Amino acid sequence: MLRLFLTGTAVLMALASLSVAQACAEHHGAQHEVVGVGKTETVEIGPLRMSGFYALPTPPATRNGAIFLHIENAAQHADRLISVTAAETAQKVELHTQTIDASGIMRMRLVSSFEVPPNGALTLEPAGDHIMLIGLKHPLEAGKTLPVTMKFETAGERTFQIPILAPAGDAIRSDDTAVQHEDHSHH
Ligand SMILES: [Cu+2]
Repeated sequence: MLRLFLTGTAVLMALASLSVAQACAEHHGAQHEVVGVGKTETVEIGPLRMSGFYALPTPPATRNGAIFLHIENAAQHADRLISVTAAETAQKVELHTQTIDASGIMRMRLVSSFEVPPNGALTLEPAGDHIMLIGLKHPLEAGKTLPVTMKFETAGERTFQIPILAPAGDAIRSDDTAVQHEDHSHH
C-alpha cells in the first residue's frame, strides 16, 4: 500500500474546494454540445455518462494537479474506472482516495480503480476521491483544456478534453497563506 503525505497539494486542494461549487455553477450555466472546446457538458461511453469535469489551475512550481468529475451509470451492472492517461500534461496519472484522519491530516491513497455502481454514480471532488496528475509537464492554466483518456473495465475508453477552471475568489494565491490557514483551522 502506498500512502502519500502530499500536504502542500492537499492544503491547496482543501482551499480550492471552498470556491469550486461556484466555479461549477458558472460552468454549468453554459450549454455546449461540442466536445473538446472547454465548455463540454457531458461525454458518454455506453451506459456511462460523465459530466461536470474540470481541473483546477496550478501555480508555476506545482508538480501535481487533480481532475474531478461525476460519472453516472445507467447499467444494471457495476463498471470500474481502471485507468486515466494524460500523456501531454503529466508524467503519470493515478487514482486517489482522500480522507481526513483523526488528527486532521489529509491522506491520499493510491487505488487501482474506482467503482461506478449500477444505477448509481461516482463523484470525484476536492477533498474526496480524485484523479491525480503526477509530474506536470506544464502548469495547468485557467481557460485551457487538457486531453485525457479514461478507460473503464466494461464500457471501454474515450478520449476527451478536460476544461481547466479558475476557482472563483482567488482562493489559490500563496502556499504560505494556505498552510497558516490550515494550522489555525485545527485549534
Ligand atoms: Cu491525490
